[in-house]
Amino acid sequence: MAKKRTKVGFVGLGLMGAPMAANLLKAGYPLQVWNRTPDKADPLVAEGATRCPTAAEAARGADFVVVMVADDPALDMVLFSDEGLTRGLKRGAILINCSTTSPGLGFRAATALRSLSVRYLECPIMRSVQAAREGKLQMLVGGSQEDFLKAKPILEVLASDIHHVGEIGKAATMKLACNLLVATTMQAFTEYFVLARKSGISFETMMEVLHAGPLDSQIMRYAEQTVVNPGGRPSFYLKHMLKDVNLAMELSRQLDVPVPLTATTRQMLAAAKNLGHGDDDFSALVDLVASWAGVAVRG
Ligand code: NA7
Repeated sequence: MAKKRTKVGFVGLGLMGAPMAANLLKAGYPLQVWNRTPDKADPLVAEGATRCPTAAEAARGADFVVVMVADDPALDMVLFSDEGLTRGLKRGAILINCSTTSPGLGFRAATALRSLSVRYLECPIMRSVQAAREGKLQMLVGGSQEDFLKAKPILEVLASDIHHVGEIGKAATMKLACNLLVATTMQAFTEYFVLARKSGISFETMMEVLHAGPLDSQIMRYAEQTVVNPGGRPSFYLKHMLKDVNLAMELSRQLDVPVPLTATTRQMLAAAKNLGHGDDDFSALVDLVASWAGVAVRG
């Protein structure tokens, strides 16, 4: 692929960030990368990315900077610390935040960046690691139409389904609402699974019924796969799902929206994290409910 002239910075090379950055490199964008744990940049550097000593350096001279970090404190750190992005971003650059973070921090970031003549787009993503590798993420965009159109060629390298949801704050909110649905669906699946299991129904029969009926869905198949293939690499850390549900709870508190299902699921995720499942896939909820019910998930 011929090298493009548009320079891109990338900060946050975790489960999702690393394959996203790799796709930008493959698409021919000169890429400057920074990650808190430097070794995670090694495979990208081997493919031609430039390793930067600080986030500020990763932003230096870049037309676009993509950020894919864990949570609000991480975004705050990579933007505003002494060696953060705001120290390196050039006027006219667009910062693309793909992390799932609070709408409130998005507003604060956009305001601070505006004073540096830098534009801000929030672009939280749906789907998981495999889709990130294939450049087939689903992306929700919050920001101005003008900035969205400018960034579109970059976004299209990362995602196959892109929805411009509205102004800043709307995409972050939409993402939290979606993850609330994903988390509560997973909790419902665990209860279905454990109830049927304890009453002696085989896993195969449970799945046959699920697939043939109106309850079949990608999220059910995701949960099924984690039961069928235990011990695989996590696609979405439970600690991050807990973070998202906490953010959704905070939003519902601000808006006085009752979310009893979400509240219950939050308790389950918090318990699972405290029992050591934070770095497991969030489908570890199945193991937790199974242990409470006194049944083995498999076998
Ligand atoms: P990972 O694999 O946990 O990656 C998180 C990334 O964020 C990783 O690069 C971390 O660096 C980085 N991070 C975390 N805390 C900090 C701080 N304090 N400062 C700088 N960098 C930090 O998450 P995923 O890739 O699965 O998900 C990313 C986002 O998408 C998240 O919002 C999900 O909810 C959805 P590290 O490598 O640990 O040094």
